[in-house]
Amino acid sequence: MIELHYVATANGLKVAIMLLECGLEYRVINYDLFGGDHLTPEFRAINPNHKLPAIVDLAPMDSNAPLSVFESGAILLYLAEKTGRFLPAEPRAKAAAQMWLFWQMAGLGPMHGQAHHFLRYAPAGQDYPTVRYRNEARRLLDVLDFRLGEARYLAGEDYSIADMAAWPWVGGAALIGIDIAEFPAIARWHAEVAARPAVAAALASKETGVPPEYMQARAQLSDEQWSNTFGERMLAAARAHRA
Ligand SMILES: N[C@@H](CCC(=O)N[C@@H](CS)C(=O)NCC(=O)O)C(=O)O
Repeated sequence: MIELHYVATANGLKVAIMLLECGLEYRVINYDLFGGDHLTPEFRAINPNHKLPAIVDLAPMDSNAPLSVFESGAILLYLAEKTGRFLPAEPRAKAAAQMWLFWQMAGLGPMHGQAHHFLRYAPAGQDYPTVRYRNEARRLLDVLDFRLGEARYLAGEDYSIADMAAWPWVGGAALIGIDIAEFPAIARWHAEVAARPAVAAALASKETGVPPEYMQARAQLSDEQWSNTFGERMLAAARAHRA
């Protein structure tokens, strides 16, 4: 049994998809980010970075005490190793899966994340960061389109954790004003991955599907919600150990 500490964002969805793809038994613990559920000392014991997702494996491979894993890329690698699935064994395909997984974690996710922040959450009228991050978001989609023009999946022939990591971020591109129909290879791959039963099940589930409040083109947050997500309460949680 695995506890999935979860919010229905791109980083959360990739882990829900992997758990379903592997047929692992799991229990979802949903967090309200705007309400500050992730800022507690209890959650810091699971993820000192106070971000979601995280998992707690109640039956880890070493049969010892429950094991917490945070960072969605590390979680995908952990589950791939636990199950022996979705990370190729052949060295070139394995290197490709890891390269594209790290590319998603260090590039696509953070840059699209900043584009979402400045276009959807930050006060309007900030031209420089808006242009900078939307350009970078588009550039990364061009890179992805090139790769998916030369290979069926990111690691090559086979669907892997690299596809699971990138797919939910690509799905969110419309919210930052980018139409993936402009990228033919991405559009082909996106539809193919969307048709996988595990992906459809993650999206259709009441526990892991994305609720309307995370789909707004322009989010309206109260002062308290802003503080919990981007402001003082979020900053205070990271320094609470010195208080
Ligand atoms: N690199 C981390 C990013 C995690 C992350 O930023 N999670 C967001 C939701 S997608 C979060 O928890 N935000 C809460 C906050 O920033 O206070 C991962 O991939 O797990």
